[in-house]
Amino acid sequence: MDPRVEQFMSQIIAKNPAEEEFHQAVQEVAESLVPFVEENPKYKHAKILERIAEPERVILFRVPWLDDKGEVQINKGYRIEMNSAIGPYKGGLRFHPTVSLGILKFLAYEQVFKNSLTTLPMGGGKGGSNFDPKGKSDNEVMRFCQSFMTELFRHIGPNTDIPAGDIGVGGREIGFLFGQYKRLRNEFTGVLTGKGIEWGGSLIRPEATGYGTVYFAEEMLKTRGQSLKGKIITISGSGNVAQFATEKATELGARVVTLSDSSGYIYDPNGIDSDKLAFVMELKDIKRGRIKEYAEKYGVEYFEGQRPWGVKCDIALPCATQNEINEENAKTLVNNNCFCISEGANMPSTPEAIEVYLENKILYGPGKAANAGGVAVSGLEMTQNSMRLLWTRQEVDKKLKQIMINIHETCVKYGKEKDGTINYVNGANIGGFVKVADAMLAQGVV
Ligand code: NDP
Ligand code: 2IT
Repeated sequence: MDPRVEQFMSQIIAKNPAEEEFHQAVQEVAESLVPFVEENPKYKHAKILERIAEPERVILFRVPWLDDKGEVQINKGYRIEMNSAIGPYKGGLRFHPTVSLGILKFLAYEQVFKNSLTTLPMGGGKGGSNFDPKGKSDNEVMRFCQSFMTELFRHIGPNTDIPAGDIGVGGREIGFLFGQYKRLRNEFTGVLTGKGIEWGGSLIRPEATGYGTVYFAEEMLKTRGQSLKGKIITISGSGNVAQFATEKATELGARVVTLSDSSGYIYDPNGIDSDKLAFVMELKDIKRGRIKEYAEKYGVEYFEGQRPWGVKCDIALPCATQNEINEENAKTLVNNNCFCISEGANMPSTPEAIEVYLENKILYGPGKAANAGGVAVSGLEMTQNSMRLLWTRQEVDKKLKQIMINIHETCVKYGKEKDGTINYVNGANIGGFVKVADAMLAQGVV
């Protein structure tokens, strides 16, 4: 490791003990930025890198609620307000038993760079709870969301902090959260994104992350004169991002052969067409069942407790969770001639896996660039809310596509190597940093 990065990281680790995912996210950025900051001393003197790694505010609160048996349950609630240099805090809420301060800080940190890359005026934030929606009734989820918002509402607002969905938080949860916010404030405002279309949502927001990840893959492929047509794709996850990545990739002529959940993956060599995808959406979003049921329904193989990275593919789209591709998985992908990875999930590849991609010069789009389409359309939802207008599907999709093309161009601008290949890690990190850093310089030591 570069000794300057090592020194920087030793301070980060000392100040933020036991937050491994946060250290991982900061280190990845530091490897791109420490050399860049050395060449641009104005950022170094103002300690922008150090300041950007310290949240502006962390809110931690109790979320008590009553389950269906009348028993009291207590969860932890969090909101990390990471950086507001270029706009109000913006980022999702995650409800998952693994949620901790370190996980949310890594997500909030990534969000700062990602939101900057979208070109829209959004700062970075993230929040959530260790609440596990699995196996809970709709009423339990509602009571939990109401209790969560009963504290969160005083910290957020359409010009302050605008949460949205993430793992375990979809349309149902956003509805319950919005209802409670409106009741407490007596105000109908765009305080959350991912809202239903009848009550202030934007068309294409549910699709945006998955579509955007595929648009980003398309842009990377173009740099090698390739397209998605006829490509075999493996996807992990079967939630929001995985579903719409499958839809768009299939529409553009690729064949998606895997989906997964935390229990295992299915392998469908014939491809997951629109009828099969409709089954997955109903299974996951309404029945809240397991992906195994796909294998039973369509008579394909199911691999309990495994991830799909051993399946031969041209392109992989990790769309489940952090650190789901390790070094060994990455080597298997490369040995199987996978040459493009576009990350729908946040930080799905370990640092060792990223090394393997970079050494082998495969097309690698890191999450903060490749999955920025979701928050970008959240930004467009905020714009429509402010104007009290609703844009058409075509209009929003066109804007989303253009934003993904622009993000790709930014990565090329800042990530082009001497041999002509593009290091999208450096491109996304430096490209996301510059705007935030310049805004911080202009605003003084705050
Ligand atoms: P969902 O809750 O809709 O789906 C998550 C999927 O990932 C499920 O299939 C889930 O399986 C699986 N999963 C979750 N945790 C694990 C785990 N620890 N191990 C294996 N599988 C797991 O979430 P999203 O689709 O919204 O989010 C997926 C990823 O995309 C996350 O990394 C998120 O941060 C990122 N992302 C999401 C955006 C959005 O707009 N929603 C925007 C940008 C990034 P199971 O049902 O078994 O839990
Ligand atoms: O990680 C992410 O970018 C999200 N979960 C979406 C955030 C948002 O505000 O739409």
